[in-house]
Amino acid sequence: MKKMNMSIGQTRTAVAAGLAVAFAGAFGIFAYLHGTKAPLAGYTACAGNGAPFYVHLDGGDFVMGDDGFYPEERPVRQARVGPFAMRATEVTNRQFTAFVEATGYVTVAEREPPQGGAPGSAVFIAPDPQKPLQPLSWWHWVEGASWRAPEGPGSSIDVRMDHPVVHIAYEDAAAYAAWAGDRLPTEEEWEYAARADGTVGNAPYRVENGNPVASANIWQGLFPVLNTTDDGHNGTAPAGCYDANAFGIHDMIGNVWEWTDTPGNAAFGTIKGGSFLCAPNYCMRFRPAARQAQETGLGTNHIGFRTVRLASGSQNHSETRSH
Ligand SMILES: [Ca+2]
Ligand SMILES: [Ca+2]
Repeated sequence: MKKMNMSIGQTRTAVAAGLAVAFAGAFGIFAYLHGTKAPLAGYTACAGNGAPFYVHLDGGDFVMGDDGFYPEERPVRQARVGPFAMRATEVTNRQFTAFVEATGYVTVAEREPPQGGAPGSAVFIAPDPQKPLQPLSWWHWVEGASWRAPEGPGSSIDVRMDHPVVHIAYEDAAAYAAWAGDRLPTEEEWEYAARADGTVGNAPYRVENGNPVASANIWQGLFPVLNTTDDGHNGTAPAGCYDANAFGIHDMIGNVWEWTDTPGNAAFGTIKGGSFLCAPNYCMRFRPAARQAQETGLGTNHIGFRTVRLASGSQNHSETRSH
């Protein structure tokens, strides 16, 4: 294991991360801290342990963006999407295994990097709280880390087959989507689905009888050194364990970041939804409007995806519900 060399893109990310800290400080820990002294009620039955399941969405006009958080989310604007069907859960290790077994596909993290050397990917490792904290020092380049071994050699997905697949680069997600007869969502489609007719707010929990109930897998406590795991999961959770939103879709917020088909600048794409590493004190991106630029060739152990298809498309390995 060695510390990841920072590319220009990663340097940009570091700057963005610094801004995130500044903004988090500016806005405080906001209403999220309400009720966190008591454990959040946990997840229940998981919906991601079967065949891909699609939810039909009518589309239409909606309000996109947010003026109250990070600059890249601005401005608030009107947007419109047509009808489409979206997977109710993130793509799981079991589903991605079927794709690899059928095609022999090799992910970007399993190939020799462009700069040479052994294949690998970036893995989050909590830093030593006794040492001074350097920005992004919690990301490490781990040789051998890939979707098959999310934490590197010695780790495996054997007991995580229903968790979302991770270490997915953009082209990996696009290749799976094409194989499945699907495509990746545009950022507009993704945000439309995440907002669910405005029923999803900016907090990763809902309040029930005065008590918070976790509606997403994020980080509770002080990132990056203390995760109290009040929502039931320290890392990824099995797909579909938290309540679906009003459209019947799970984990749009949290668990793993999800690729969209919307390009960013240069070699960057756009990911949405935040992950199990997003905390109120850092990266408050567990919100529908939040977005992050991501190097298309770098997965990391908190980036996955889900797919969409035409609303009238093939039903060959799915069933759909209509919303
Ligand atoms: Ca969690
Ligand atoms: Ca997600």
